[in-house]
Order: sequence, then C-alpha cells, then structure tokens
Amino acid sequence: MPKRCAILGAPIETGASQRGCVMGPASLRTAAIEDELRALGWEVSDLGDVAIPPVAPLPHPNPALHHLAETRAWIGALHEAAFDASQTCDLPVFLGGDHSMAAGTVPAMARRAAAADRPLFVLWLDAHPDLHTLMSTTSGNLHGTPVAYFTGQTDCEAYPPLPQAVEPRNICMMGIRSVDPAERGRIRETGIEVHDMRAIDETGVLVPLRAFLARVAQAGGMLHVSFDVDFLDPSIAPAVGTTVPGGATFREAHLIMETLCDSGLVTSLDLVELNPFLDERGRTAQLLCDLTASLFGRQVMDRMTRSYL
Ligand code: 6HN
Ligand code: MN
Ligand code: MN
Ligand code: MN
Repeated sequence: MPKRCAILGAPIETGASQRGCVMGPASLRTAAIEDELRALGWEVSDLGDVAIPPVAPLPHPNPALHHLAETRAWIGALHEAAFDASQTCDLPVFLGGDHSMAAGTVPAMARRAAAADRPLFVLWLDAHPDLHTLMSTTSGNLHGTPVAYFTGQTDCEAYPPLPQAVEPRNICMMGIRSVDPAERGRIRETGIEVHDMRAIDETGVLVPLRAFLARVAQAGGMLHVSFDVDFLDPSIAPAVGTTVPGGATFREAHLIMETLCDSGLVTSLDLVELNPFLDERGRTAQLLCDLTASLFGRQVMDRMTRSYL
C-alpha cells in the first residue's frame, strides 16, 4: 500500500522581519513538490492553504513585538489545520511561511502523539534556536519564539493555550550559529541538545543524528522535522531573510534527509522561511524540493541495506 502524504500551505509572514514568505507555499508548488513525492510512490493530497480572518490589534507589555494579533491567529488556525491534516495521512508536510508557524504545527503534532500515547521528538534544523519568549525578544520578530512556546516557557501567554508541551530533552537542534544572550541562558536551563556548526565541523552530521534517532526509536517516539532555509549555507540557499554565513552544505543537508528516510521515523515535516522574493531563479525552492525528495526516498543508487545505526 502506498504511504500517504498531505501537503498544507501556511502562507504566514507576520513573524519575519522581511515580507515575502507569504509566497513560500506557491514557490514550492511551482517547484513541483507534489509530483516529486508522487514519483517516489507516495499518495499525495494537497489540502491547499490555511487562511485567517482580519484581526484587531492585541496590546502587549513588550513594545517591540510586531504583528502579535495576526501571528496569534495564524498559530491557532495552523494548529487546527495541521492536526486535521495529520489525521488523514502518514506524513504531513507543512509549506511555510515563516518559522512562527511551528508554534502551530509542533503543538498540533504533540497533541497527535499524545493521543497515540507516544512522545513527540523534534529535530530543529536552523541557524537559530528560536527560543525567545514574548518578553525576551528585542527584535520583536515572532519567528524567533516558537520553541519557547512549544516547550511551555512562561511569557508566551499571549499565544493560544498549549494543550501539550514538548519535552526539552526530546529536542535536537543542528546547524545553530546565531544565538542571542537570552536564548543562550534558556538553552542552558532547559537542557535542549544543541549541535552548533563547530560541533558539525568536528564530528560531521551523522554522529549526533544517529544518536538522536536511536533515542527516538528506543522511546517509540514520533518525529517532527522543522527545516529552516537558513540552516543551509547562504551560498546555496539565498532565499531567506535571516542568512548567516557558515551553514550546512548541499551534501550535509542531503545526508541528513537520506538518513532520516532510512530511519523510517519521521512523521511530519515543516519547510519554513523560504522567501521567494529573495530567490535566484527558483534555486532555493528547487533545493528544498530535492531535499524533501531525499527524505521521501529518492536515492542515487539502490542500497541493499538501509540501516541507519
Ligand atoms: N528564525 N534571534 C533573532 C531574532 O530576531 O530573534 C533571529 C530569529 C530568526 C528566526 O530563524 O526563524
Ligand atoms: Mn517587522
Ligand atoms: Mn527558524
Ligand atoms: Mn533561522
């Protein structure tokens, strides 16, 4: 029986500093993500884009915050739509949209995992830990806040009530290379596993990835992958508003996706922060599409054994 995948568009850009992520889902569809996955033997249904109604401004004690009311509405709408999408298939793919959308998708997947009496694990591929609370952010850009919210930190109360928090010990971050002071403290307090680019230089991506996947398998967990375009080096992925030099290479990123495929553990995926207004002839959208194909089973040569341990 073919495995079933659902695609859900999340054209949110209110969490980012620059406009353009609203076009992310359309760009990924133009890069033919649906056809790619179907060619790999998946049954794919495109559920279209989530939308929000107009909202009134929400006052907040942190005057730096941008677009709180709209972002809050997006989080609520995405949570429901992502939860529903997850009921219809084996592996929903959420097309962003800026990273504040993970404040909707990740709690939805945590709720789904709890209903199945399984823990949710999160692999966070990003230059940034996105661990600000609504009080600690100084940029006020809410795409810097989803991890604080979905791990249940205080000072996120202006977001919708969280039905199910993700355990910090079930989170693994890779590619990190830009951390604000408040986030540094919170990484220490929560004990979230962070592999910065120096660690990846030293060990490669497979050592930490395999150790994490072994933990997920051991716990019988579900695994959500949140892929921020700025995880990649800007020289191969220019279409993002928050580029940081020294990111993952083409092969490091593919090897992660291929290894995730072999593990058979991934149960949901975010593709976030694609800003087509900043792209060069669609190359970043195409790369994201190819990386997703690697996660869904594309390989150069057939392998006799697909062991990941
Ligand atoms: N992202 N830490 C910076 C801020 O403005 O809070 C950057 C956030 C980037 C957000 O990667 O999705
Ligand atoms: Mn802004
Ligand atoms: Mn991010
Ligand atoms: Mn980022």
